[in-house]
Amino acid sequence: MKFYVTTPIYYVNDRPHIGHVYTTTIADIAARYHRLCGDDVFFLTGTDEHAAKVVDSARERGLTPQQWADQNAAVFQETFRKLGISNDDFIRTSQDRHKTKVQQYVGELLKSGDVYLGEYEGWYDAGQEEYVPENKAKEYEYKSPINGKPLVRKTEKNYFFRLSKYADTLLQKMEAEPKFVQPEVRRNEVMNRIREGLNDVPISRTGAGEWGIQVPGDPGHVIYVWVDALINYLSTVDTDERRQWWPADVHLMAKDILWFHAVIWPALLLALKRELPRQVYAHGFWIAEGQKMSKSLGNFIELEKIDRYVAEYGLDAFRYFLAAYGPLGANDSDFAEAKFVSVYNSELANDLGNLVNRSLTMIQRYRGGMVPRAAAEDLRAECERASAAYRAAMDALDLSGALEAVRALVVRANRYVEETAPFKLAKQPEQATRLDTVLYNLAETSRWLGVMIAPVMPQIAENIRAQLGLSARVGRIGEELRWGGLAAGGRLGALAPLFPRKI
Ligand code: ME8
Repeated sequence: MKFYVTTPIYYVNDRPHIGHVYTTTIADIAARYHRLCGDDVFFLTGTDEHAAKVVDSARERGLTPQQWADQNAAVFQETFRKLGISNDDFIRTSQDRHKTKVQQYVGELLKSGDVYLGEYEGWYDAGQEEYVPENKAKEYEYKSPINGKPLVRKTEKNYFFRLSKYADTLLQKMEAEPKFVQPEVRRNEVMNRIREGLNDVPISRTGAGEWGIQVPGDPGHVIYVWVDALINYLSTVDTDERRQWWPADVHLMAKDILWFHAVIWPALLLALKRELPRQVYAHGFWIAEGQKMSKSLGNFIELEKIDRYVAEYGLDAFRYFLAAYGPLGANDSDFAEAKFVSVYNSELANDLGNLVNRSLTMIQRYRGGMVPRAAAEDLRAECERASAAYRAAMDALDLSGALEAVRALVVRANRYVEETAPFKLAKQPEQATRLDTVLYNLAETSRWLGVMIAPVMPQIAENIRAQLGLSARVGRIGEELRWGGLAAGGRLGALAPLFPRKI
């Protein structure tokens, strides 16, 4: 099977913060999981560069828009590299490979009549570069809901996309395929808004011709940044070598931009007679220490802070926290340092780390570091139950559910240590076979845990495998999650705590 996952392409004008890092990490975890399943994975992220504010920011700095975009795109790329993101490509909308495709598609739409020249007057949110419908503008008291600046009245001769034509098809699709837009609450919101009626939407702006992609055959018009941006998902893979990836299996983003992904983008694809993505998934927002993150409060969790967490607790612990406690569902999540530290100490250091460490230390001490043979499969059913729950959750992109299944297995295995008391068995020579069995069950369970956490904590997974004396690479998940994969007679590697405890 193929699996194509995308993140939004981020505005190149901004500095990366926890929101960008979150969506990209979630996509990375999905990509790594599907690779473990043996799927052919294509994972795309990138930067959205043709916004008008890029021109302004560049000018303030005495740079060309391209120079400014180059600098900032490099920051995003470097950030994702540092955070171990395994994307297969990084698309920048100022690249020729993208621009030529955008012109090609818009050209097709002009020819089919789905894009036409018309006139538009409306309330414009300059910060967001989007028109706000009359009823919304009134509701927002004619101010931007994002930055509070007044909306401006604007008239333009524009190219329009015949969005109205696709309302029924989209609604039918959403009704027939409940998984197309997720989570459920978001799907309902989108469907209700479509039912209110869809107007055709402007897809070009005039002026500012130097930065942006021209409407084919009309140099006076630049393609609206949102249409340009959405097309990245298709333009990147619309080549002879990559065509097999389309359609995307899941477009990931936060709820702020769901409308564009669940309505405008599928309608554009319908007009282009292309297949629709299998799923559009909009997660919630991170807030910081109980407060909404905003420019005015200056409380974004930015790179410096993320770097500090990573340096202190390890990249994998940070990824674990994002995956286990992030806003993947309908609700927002709070990133609070105290909560992160407490999760680190309890779930990672005390539970998972301690389980693996004490299990393997006992094999070291009582069996000279050699994996003993088991006479019974005490924890097999527990491992199988946990892995079934884990896989069902991962397949549904329910990362916290998957990690809950992992946690339940850790708790169960730690209880098994208390129940079987191997430290007591070790003092009774007649219990040698029983001790072998207990130790094997613990080591084998540690191996299963190492496999299951691999998409979320790839370094820790390798570390567990190295301590078990296994090769770093995890094989296909279906084969790895089979009881007995750890061979008796094997030698453990060097042992060390997985998560040093922090105060
Ligand atoms: O909207 N919590 O780019 P953008 C969680 N260029 N995720 C967050 C977040 C938060 N507080 N803040 C941002 C754009 N994000 C367009 C997209 S796509 C064709 C064009 C994440 O830089 C989340 O994924 O503003 C959100 O959808 C995205 O960053 C917005 O990124």
